Order: sequence, then C-alpha cells, then structure tokens
Amino acid sequence: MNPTNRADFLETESLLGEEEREIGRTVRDYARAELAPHVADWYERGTIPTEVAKGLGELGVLGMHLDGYGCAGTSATAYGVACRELEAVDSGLRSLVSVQGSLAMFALHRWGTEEHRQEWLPRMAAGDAIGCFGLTESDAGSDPGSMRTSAQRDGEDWVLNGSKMWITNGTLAQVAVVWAQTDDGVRGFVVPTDTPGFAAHEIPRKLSLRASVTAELSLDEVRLPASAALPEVRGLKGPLSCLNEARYGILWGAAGAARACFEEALEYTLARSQFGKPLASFQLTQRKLADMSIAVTNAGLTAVQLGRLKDADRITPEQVSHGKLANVRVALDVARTARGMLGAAGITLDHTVMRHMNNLETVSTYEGTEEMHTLSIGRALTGIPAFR
Ligand code: TGC
Ligand code: FAD
Repeated sequence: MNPTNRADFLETESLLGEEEREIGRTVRDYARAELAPHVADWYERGTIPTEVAKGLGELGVLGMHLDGYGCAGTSATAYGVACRELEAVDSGLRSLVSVQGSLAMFALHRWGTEEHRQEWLPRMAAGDAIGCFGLTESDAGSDPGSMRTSAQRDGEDWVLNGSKMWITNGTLAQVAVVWAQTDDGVRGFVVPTDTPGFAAHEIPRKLSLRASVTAELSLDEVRLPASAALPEVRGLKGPLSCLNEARYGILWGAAGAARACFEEALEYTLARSQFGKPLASFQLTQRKLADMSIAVTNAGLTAVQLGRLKDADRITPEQVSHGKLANVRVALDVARTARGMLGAAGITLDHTVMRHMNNLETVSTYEGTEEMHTLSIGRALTGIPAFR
C-alpha cells in the first residue's frame, strides 16, 4: 500500500474540496517544518514561546473561519483541517489556536461592539496580540453557572472581582474575555490585561498539555469603562456559544492526534524486530494496527460530516458534543495502544505517543468532560436533562 494511504485507508481526503486540501497541506508542511522539531523541548520545559503565535498569525490560522478584520473567512471544514494538522504535532498548538480564534476572537466577533472588533481582531489575527478566555473557576468547572466572579456597576463603570482557574494563555495574553455574574445574569467583559487589579499566575507542575501555558487569573477591583461589556448577549448562552466553536476545532484536532499516534506505531513496528521478525509481522500487532486504522478513519469521517453540517449552518450543540466525545475517546484509546506498541521507547519524548497520550487527558477534560458531553447527548436522545 502507498505509505500516504496507510494513514487514510478509505481515501477520505477526497471528501474535502481542493481549497480545504490545500490548506491542510500548507498547515501540515508548516507544522512539520517549523513546530514539530521544537515541540518536545517546549513540552519538557513546560512552555510555549509567544513567537509561535506570531508564526501562526502569518500562516493565517488565527480566527481563520471568521470574516473581516484581517481574518481569512475560510469554511469551517478548512478550519477543522488546520486544527487536525496542528494537533497531529501537539494538542498545545491546537489549543493556542482554539483559544485565540474560537474562544477569544469569536466572542468579540459574535458578541462584541464594532469598537471591540476594530481594536482587537486585526492584531489577534496577526498574532500580535494574544487573547484568553476566562470561564472556569476553582469551584465552577463543569457547572459554569455557579461562577462567583462578579461585575458590579459603579456609576458608568464596571468593577470586576473574583478569580478564574485553568486559563490557557492566561499569562501570555494582552486581552482576556472574562465572564462574570451581574444583576442581569452572566455577561462577558473585554479586559486588557494591563488594567490595574488584573493579575495572572502560571499553574505549575502540569503533567499534561505542557507545551501550553495555563494560568489562574485574579481580578481585584478591576475597573472598566461601560464599553468593556459585550453588549449582545446575556446568560450562559454567551460563553457556551463560544465553547461550541472551540469544541468543533477539538473534534478535528483529536482526529489529528490519533492519526499521528497510529502512523508512529505503524512505522515503529515495521522497523523494529523481535524474535527475528518485525513487530508488525505478529498477528497481535496487526490486530492493533487494523483497529487503530479503523478508529482513525471513523474519527476523520465524523469530523468531515460535522464540518459539512457546520458549513451548512445546521450543526447543533449536541452534534458537536457527539464529535468531541467520540473523537477524543478514540484518540486517547489509539494513543494508549500506540504507547504500548513502542515498548520502553514509547515513554520518552523522542517519540510522540506518550506526549499525545498525556495531552489527550487534558483534551478529554477541558471544553466539557466526557460526562458532560454524554449527558448532552443523553438529553438530546431522551428529552430528559440529567445534569442535576
Ligand atoms: P442550560 O440551562 O442547559 O443552558 C443555559 C443557557 O445556555 C444555552 N445553551 C447553549 N447555548 C449555546 N451553545 C450551547 N452548547 C449551549 N448549551 C446551553 C441554553 O439554551 C440556555 O439558554 P437560555 O437562553 O435559555 O438561558 O445550562 P446548564 O447550567 O444546565 O449547563 C449545561 C452544561 C452542563 C451543558 C454546560 O454548563 C456545560 O457545557 N458545561 C461544561 C463547561 C465547559 O465546557 N467549560 C469549558 C471552559 S473553556 C475551556 O475549557 C477552554 S479549553 C481551551 C483550550 O485550550 O482549547
Ligand atoms: P469538575 O467539574 O469538578 O469535574 C470533576 C469530575 O466530575 C469530572 O469527571 C466531571 O465529568 C465529573 N462531573 C461533574 N459533574 C457531573 C455530573 N453532573 N454528573 C457526572 N459527573 C460529573 N477553562 C476556561 O475557562 N478557559 C480555558 O482557557 C481553560 N483551559 C484549560 C486548560 C487546561 C490544561 C485544563 C486542564 C483545563 C482548562 N480549562 C479552561 C478548564 C476546563 O474547562 C475544566 O477543567 C473543565 O470544564 C472541568 O471542570 P473541573 O476541572 O472543575 O472538573
């Protein structure tokens, strides 16, 4: 079999349009040449340089699915393909793109004022400004409606108090989109991170998503002008609409991580011999490879179908939950199997499988845990909400 086709057994690339394939090739070449050689080092050091955002801005992937303000306005499917190629290298890279484009930029684009858009989006698309998205708190994770961060009116101004936990890019960001309780329900606020009273502290000792910065944000009497509030939305619908966007990118990204682990396991077992034969010649190994190939193909098909539904403006949050849950589950399973197939070598940073496996533990938790998405699908199937 042609080696290119081994990772795409059913030739699913043919389901993409020419522009989508071209974007996929461009992002894949860039990620392999410019990011892959450094990512193990970033992972080991537990960081990601801000120049990566600049490079991704020049590549054109930051907010690429948004229209205007320096954004490319591609199809959702093309954006998904880009996420797939980035996460095939590392989930931290796709995270950077998700938080920037699908959470922070999308919030401003969809719910902000024209001034918010003009001020931030062109710089964010170029990677000259980094955004973060503060929803989760230490006591409000799966249940963001229980958040305690508050925004209160003082004359025309808003005054924010509280803290946010587990915030990707928190210490790198120039702007934070922060969600807070108001007298009018949950609202979003555009917070320049140099505003007095705002502070971000990196969360150390992570064992997962290490090529990504995660922070705690604290807001102590952060005074903002009236114009800082996102005017167009009230209630949890605001942040949850942004999560739909990011979860969509994740379901593509997870397919990329799964593909990368499968490819590495295949190459490794073809190259390494034990008992006088390549590992790939044993039936037990071939069973694993065949199962992985099927799983990777199914994840890709799920992603393409959800891309088509999103481009047709027909995708529902429950369908996004289906894709996120199914593809991250598959990716974790493939990564864990691949890790075992590489034996001792599989535990090092010289190979990608354990880095992917550890990253996917985070990917399974953030943007809605496996349980949250299961309950979302359950509610859609039965009409009965079982969250509480
Ligand atoms: P519920 O009563 O169901 O809904 C409240 C309001 O929100 C609306 N809604 C949605 N709108 C848009 N998209 C969705 N997916 C929506 N889901 C619900 C709903 O219609 C309602 O609107 P309205 O107008 O009637 O008020 O809310 P609930 O409190 O029961 O919660 C539902 C639940 C559990 C599904 C939700 O809270 C949830 O998704 N929890 C998981 C939290 C989560 O995913 N957090 C992610 C934080 S960000 C992050 O992890 C970034 S990682 C970044 C990276 O590095 O990639
Ligand atoms: P909890 O909500 O405490 O859940 C713990 C466990 O209980 C989970 O298994 C959960 O599924 C289960 N559980 C909870 N409720 C139920 C129920 N009703 N039924 C059954 N089981 C239940 N957040 C942001 O806002 N912005 C970010 O940029 C961001 N980046 C992140 C980066 C990283 C590296 C990580 C790890 C997290 C990030 N998060 C971010 C936070 C993430 O979204 C939350 O961790 C996630 O939503 C889960 O919340 P929690 O950790 O508080 O877990």
